[in-house]
Amino acid sequence: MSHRLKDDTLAALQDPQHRIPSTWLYDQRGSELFEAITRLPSYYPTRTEISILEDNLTDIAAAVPAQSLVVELGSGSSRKTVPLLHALRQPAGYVPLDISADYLAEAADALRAQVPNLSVQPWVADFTRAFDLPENLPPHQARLGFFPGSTIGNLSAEHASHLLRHCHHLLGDGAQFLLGIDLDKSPDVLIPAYDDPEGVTAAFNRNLLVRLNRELDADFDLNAFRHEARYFADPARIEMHLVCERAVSVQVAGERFELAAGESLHTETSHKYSVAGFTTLAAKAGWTLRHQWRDAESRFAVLLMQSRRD
Ligand code: AVJ
Repeated sequence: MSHRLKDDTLAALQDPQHRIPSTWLYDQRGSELFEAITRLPSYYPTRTEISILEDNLTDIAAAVPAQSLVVELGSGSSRKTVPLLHALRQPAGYVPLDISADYLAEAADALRAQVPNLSVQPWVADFTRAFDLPENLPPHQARLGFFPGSTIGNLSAEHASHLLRHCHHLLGDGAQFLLGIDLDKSPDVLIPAYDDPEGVTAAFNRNLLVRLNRELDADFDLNAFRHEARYFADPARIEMHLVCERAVSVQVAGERFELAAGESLHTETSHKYSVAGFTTLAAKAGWTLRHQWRDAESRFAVLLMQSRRD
């Protein structure tokens, strides 16, 4: 039984907000369901970001120094990373970071097969906390942080700012940071992206209860909870909730909790930014915007930031 999962879940149930950190959504099944989400027609971020990257690879490669070491936060899918590594001028190596050792090993192997002769050094790290880089990095001229997927949007502004500051310190002088952010837009587009007609996002959200039942010996009645995506304008964000449709009594790790009809577990927040707003946040953490690329509808932005000396 994971103590952090147990502590976080009990804390969420005790607190009136019932907020559970979204990292717990991503067990094996959760990661598979997220992968399925990225292929849904209504979930525009992944395909939009991939096409922005593909359309601008030449400009991106020209702006990044030759022999850069690529450090990816979250070791995402090779759909984004492989084209980038192919485009960059003599990348010095690739360091994918991820919290899950299993997922990381798989992702690293897949990448080695697609980009031969590249030094790949997977590194287990939880970037929601302070983390280090491996010690024996291959020789390189500069470092490029890569953080696609708008995953930074899952962090509160305060945590995002800490992470950007920490990356500024880790990546060092002259570093660049290539980062994807989902832009604020009409809830008519945002809500279906997080509440798809196929029900995949609902299954992804509910899978958290399956996990809690299995790993914390809980007895959540899955039928009592409905998936809901809620849009808030200030700060702009989508929240995922699991709403109790009726009063529920649940036992978790030996403790009993009563939830009233209408109460909800808040399982994920996905912040939506403006380029200006994000640039201000990043500037406070030592990063200066050098380039931005967007899709024709300005749904998503890919930013290239340069580290500024303090
Ligand atoms: C991978 C965290 C960026 O917030 O859009 C997708 C996760 N959650 N649908 C996002 C997610 C529900 C996704 N991130």
